[in-house]
Amino acid sequence: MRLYATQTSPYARKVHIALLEKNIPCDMEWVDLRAPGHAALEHNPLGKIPVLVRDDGSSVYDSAVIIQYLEILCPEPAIIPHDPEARIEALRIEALASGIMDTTIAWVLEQRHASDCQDAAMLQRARGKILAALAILQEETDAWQDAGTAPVLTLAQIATVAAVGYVDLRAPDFLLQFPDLTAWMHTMRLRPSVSATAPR
Ligand SMILES: N[C@@H](CCC(=O)N[C@@H](CS)C(=O)NCC(=O)O)C(=O)O
Repeated sequence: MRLYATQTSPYARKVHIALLEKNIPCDMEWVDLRAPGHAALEHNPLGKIPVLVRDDGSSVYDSAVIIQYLEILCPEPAIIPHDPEARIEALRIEALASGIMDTTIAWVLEQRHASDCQDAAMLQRARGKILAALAILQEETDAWQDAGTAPVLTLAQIATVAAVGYVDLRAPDFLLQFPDLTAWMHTMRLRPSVSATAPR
C-alpha cells in the first residue's frame, strides 16, 4: 500500500498516525500539491491528499474513509470503539477535528490575500469557530491524560492531535487560551507515532 500525502496536511497526518498505531506497513509518497499534474491526481480526480492506493491499484479517499478502511483491514488493535454510543462519539470528535482543519485552512488561505483584500468578517467568523471547537477538544482531553502511554491511541485522540498540531503550525496564537490542551499536546509529542508525523 502507498499513502499519498504532504508533510503538513493534518488529514494525511491523521491517517499516518493511524497506520503507525496499528502497525500497518505502508509506503509514503510525498506530493507537491502545487506541481501541475502532481501524482495524487492519478488516484483522486479531486487532486486531494491523503489518498491510499491499495496493492491492486484501487484508491481509497478521503481521510475518514481511509481510517474506516484501515480498521476493516486490520481490526486489532482497534482505534474505533465497538460500542455504538462510544463509536458515534469518536466519529463526532473526528468530524469536529476535521472541521477545525477545514476552517483553519480557509483562514490561512484568506490571510494570504493582500491585507486590503482580506474578508475581515470571514476571518473573524473562522477564528470564532476554531476557538469554540478547540474549547470542546480541550474538555475531551481532560479524560485522556494517560493517552501518551496507552497501548494504542483512539481515533478521537488521533484526530485531535492532527487538528491541534495543525492549528499550532499555522495559527499558534489560537492556542494561547487553551493551556490544558497545549499541555496535553506536549505529553503526546513523546509518543513515537506523534513525533514521527510532526508537520515539517
Ligand atoms: N476531506 C478531505 C480533505 C483533504 C484535503 O483538503 N487535503 C488538502 C491538503 S491538506 C489538499 O489535498 N488540497 C489540495 C487541493 O484541494 O487541491 C480529507 O479528509 O481527506
